[in-house]
Amino acid sequence: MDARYKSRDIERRSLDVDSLKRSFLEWLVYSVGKDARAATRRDWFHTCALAVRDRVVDRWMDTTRTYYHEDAKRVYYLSLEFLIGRLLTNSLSNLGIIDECRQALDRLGLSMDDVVDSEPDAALGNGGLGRLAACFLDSMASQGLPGYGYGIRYEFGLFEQRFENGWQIEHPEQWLQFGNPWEFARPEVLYPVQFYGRVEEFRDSVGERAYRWVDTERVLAMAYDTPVVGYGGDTINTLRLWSARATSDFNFGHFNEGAYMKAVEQKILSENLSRVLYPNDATEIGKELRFKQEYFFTSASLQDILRRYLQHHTTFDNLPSKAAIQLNDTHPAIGIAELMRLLVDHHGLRWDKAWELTQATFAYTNHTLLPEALEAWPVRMVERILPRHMQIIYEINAKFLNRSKARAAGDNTRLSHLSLIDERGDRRVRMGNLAFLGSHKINGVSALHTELMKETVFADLHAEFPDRINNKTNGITPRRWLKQANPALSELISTRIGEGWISDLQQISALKEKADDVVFREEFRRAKRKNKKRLAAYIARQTGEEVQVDSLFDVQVKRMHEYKRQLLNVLHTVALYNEMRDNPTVSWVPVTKIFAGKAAPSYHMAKLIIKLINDVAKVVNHDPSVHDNLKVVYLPNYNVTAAEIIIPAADLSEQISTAGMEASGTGNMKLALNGALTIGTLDGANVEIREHVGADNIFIFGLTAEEVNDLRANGGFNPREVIASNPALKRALDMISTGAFSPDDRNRYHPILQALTDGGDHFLVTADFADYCRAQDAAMQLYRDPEEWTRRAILNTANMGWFSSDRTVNEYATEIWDVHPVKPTHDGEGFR
Ligand code: GPQ
Repeated sequence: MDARYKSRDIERRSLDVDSLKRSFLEWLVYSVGKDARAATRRDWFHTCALAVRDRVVDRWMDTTRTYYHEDAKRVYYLSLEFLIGRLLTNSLSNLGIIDECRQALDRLGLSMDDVVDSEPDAALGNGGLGRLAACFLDSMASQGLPGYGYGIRYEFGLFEQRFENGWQIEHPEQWLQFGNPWEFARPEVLYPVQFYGRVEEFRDSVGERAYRWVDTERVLAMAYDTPVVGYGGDTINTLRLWSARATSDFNFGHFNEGAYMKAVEQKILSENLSRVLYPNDATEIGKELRFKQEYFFTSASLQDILRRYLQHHTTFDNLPSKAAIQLNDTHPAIGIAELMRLLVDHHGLRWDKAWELTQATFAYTNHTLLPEALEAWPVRMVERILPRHMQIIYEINAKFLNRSKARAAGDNTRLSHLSLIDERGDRRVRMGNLAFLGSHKINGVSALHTELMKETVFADLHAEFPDRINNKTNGITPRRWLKQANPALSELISTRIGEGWISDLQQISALKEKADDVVFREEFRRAKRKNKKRLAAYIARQTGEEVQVDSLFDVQVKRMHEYKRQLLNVLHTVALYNEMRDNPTVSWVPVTKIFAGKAAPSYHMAKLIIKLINDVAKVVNHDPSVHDNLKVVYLPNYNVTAAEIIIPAADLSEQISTAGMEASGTGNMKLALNGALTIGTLDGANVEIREHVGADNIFIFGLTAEEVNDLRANGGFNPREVIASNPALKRALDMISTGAFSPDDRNRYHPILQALTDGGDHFLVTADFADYCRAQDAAMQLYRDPEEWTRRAILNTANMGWFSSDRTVNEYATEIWDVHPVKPTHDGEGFR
């Protein structure tokens, strides 16, 4: 088709209230197909989203066209997870038309809050890793960086969590049930992805040995694009998610009945690739389908990246100066072998040249040191599913080990650590080593984590390549996590220091001097109180529990994991409960313990701890002897939307992981930015948060990573002795183990007691208990002094500017990707 038109021939949508209102009515009638009398809230959400999307599309095309015309270097963020959440407020806010939209809806007699609440929460991720990817998309677009996200369009996102009798029950989350107004299906952007088959060797035209992957099963990857609106609406980037489609072989052909049914079955099976997100967070389950998902989206993304590159280039020499590919953990690490295959087998490059280009293009981010989370796929499985890739991996390994042999000088232990193949037991491919070897930069996500990477998992590779490992401390986007989630505080901030902080969070440091201003403190408290009221209403709706708005809101929200030590928090809760009952005449600081977070469906210990918290809540919340001074709530179905309500209302932020185990944490940053004081260990980014907010404005407790390491190296410690010597701890554990909170099943919590005693207390809950209680007491005492508490809360907000994901992304852009901002031209030039 040779359509001749200029983009200025199209009337661009205006951003004023009248135009929005007109669009709403048009979309409702002509697209949703309803009149205003019949329209449901959901219809109005779709109407509103489609009208907002109209205001994004032309700028989106301008952005894409500018990148194309300038042949700009792009960065491709490959991630198995994007934890986006809702997009309506985000798009409106970044376009700067929230008020206009509210008024337009108002004129139609509609409440914006109701419309916003009708949007499903897009949960294509588990936790921190997926949310970080979403924050990075916002930061790249907001700074005009040519950044693309590539991932999977899961039909089912992270499960919905409900409680039955206090137990977690998983339900399917059907975010696409009523359609997704933000995405554009691209049925013509379709790539074949192959599996199984075998490898044939042959001689190429110049007589060199070459390989062909044949007799494969094919699945098609179809693109769905979602515009990513940058702050100010100037740059609109693209998130491209792949959906699996059966090849047409399944749809046509002449079948007898049996073959026909089988063909349809096959179609369903191949489309299972993009059916569901694996609900494991920082633990590997080693399922074949998971490995196929990883290859599926990585292969499609690389094919798309090379196609885009080849629009402007005839050789691959400039690939690294036009494309940077960031691997979000090892999930897309098979991409190293895939790019080699595409370059060598499809495009006829020599091995050494292809390897040089691959290394220069890829970079890899590591997000955990937990051994159970380091991906290692059985060689036999890789061989069967991706036989050509297995050959390539062997080849990479052989060349590398050969090179290292000279240096290792017969040190076979060292060589076995460097190898891509773990030879212990069934042979496995170490995906971390593959990602390391195939990348020019490898980064950790906090200063401590990066140092530990060098000392532990990657010690030997680091010695070989001392310049490769670098640190990029995580960050969070201030647009979603302060401006949108906390309008009360952000309006207060903007009236005092202007709006510059929204795109340059360092400017928030101007609030420091306001910490001593009694009027500002009063206003800061008022904003916090408003958020606490909002949360109290949410708690009442979700759990039926009434909580005191003026109590200390002590918040631990994150995935359920033993290393994150929700158990330590419950034990303190029980100890506090006992103290309150023992001393009824003391005037206690009222405390509301707020928990939220999902457990992986197969993680029994984590699910048992959820049940324990719910059991403790049932007893404590109904015991008149504590006079409502203590409440415990577990909010169901924690997700981005819930986080946006909970985080702005927190007084105290629980970041209490066993030191050395939390790579960074990002919830810690969101809470501190919203004026919560942190109680935490010196783990992950807590270390840097302390440096920024000041040691006086944070409650640090517990063993350091080094002390944890020493303790474990010296044969551990004796938890029974620790328990015996701490009466409060002993009493709490005795109550739990004798059924004080589970009269219906007195043995219910034996596995927990077991883990803390005979099990050796791997996460050092008992070891850190006493110091944790000391820090908790300090927090409660401080809370009695609202002026001093508020002063420190303000200093937290004011000192968190460095933790903007804009800063993080800028560091990646300059130190790893070498990409630069590109200003889109909105001049209405012709486009085709
Ligand atoms: N993280 Cl490996 C996840 O959320 N999922 C994962 O599979 C892995 C790591 C987290 C990590 O636990 C946090 O400490 C980080 O802050 C976060 O990634 C982002 O880097």
